[in-house]
Amino acid sequence: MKLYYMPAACSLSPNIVINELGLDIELVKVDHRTHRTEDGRDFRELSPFGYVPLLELDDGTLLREGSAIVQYLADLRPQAKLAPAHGTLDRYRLQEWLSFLSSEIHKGFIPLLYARLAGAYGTETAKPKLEQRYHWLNEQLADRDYLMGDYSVADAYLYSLTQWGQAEWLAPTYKANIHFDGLENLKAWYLRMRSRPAVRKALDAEGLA
Ligand SMILES: N[C@@H](CCC(=O)N[C@@H](CS)C(=O)NCC(=O)O)C(=O)O
Repeated sequence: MKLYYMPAACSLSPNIVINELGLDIELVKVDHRTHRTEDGRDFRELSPFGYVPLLELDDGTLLREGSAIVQYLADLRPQAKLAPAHGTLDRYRLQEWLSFLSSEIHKGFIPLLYARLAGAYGTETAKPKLEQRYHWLNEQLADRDYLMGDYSVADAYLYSLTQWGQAEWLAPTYKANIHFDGLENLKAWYLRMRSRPAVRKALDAEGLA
């Protein structure tokens, strides 16, 4: 299998999951400007909109969308319990988290990452919305170590997004105009995540350590 990724992008989430599970999956880097893979192919022939993550199975089947990919990976090693069993309420709880992260956090970052293009919409509308959601996340993390209580693929997704913000405890990557200082539960969660060997391995593999 192959995971197509761009360094420090949301594809860090499946990369973390791959390392948590010890899966033997080849990483293929994609250039975000040219949309060419490191082995010289046009990535848009694989991914219609040219975005990562993209998982290529051994038989050539392509699986898109980070939320689907992390669940597929977790289900390859159910004993690792990175996703609750199908058919349980907890599985829907995981999907609730993944949908929230995808629509409310991931896409909420976009106007802040492209601040010049977003103009006033970014600062007046998108930023307070994202801040409100991060304050809520901080409250959720008050009484638990991870989003679902137990560690799950949702934490890997949130980690890949949170690294785009700013705080003295965050490694600098994209530097969107949002500050997490004062969100102490979020900080504790982030540092807990960063101490996981699989997270460090994934960061290493993307040249971000
Ligand atoms: N709906 C997709 C969105 C993925 C996405 O936004 N990928 C970004 C990186 S975080 C990307 O590849 N951007 C490059 C581009 O669109 O050209 C998912 O959830 O997997």
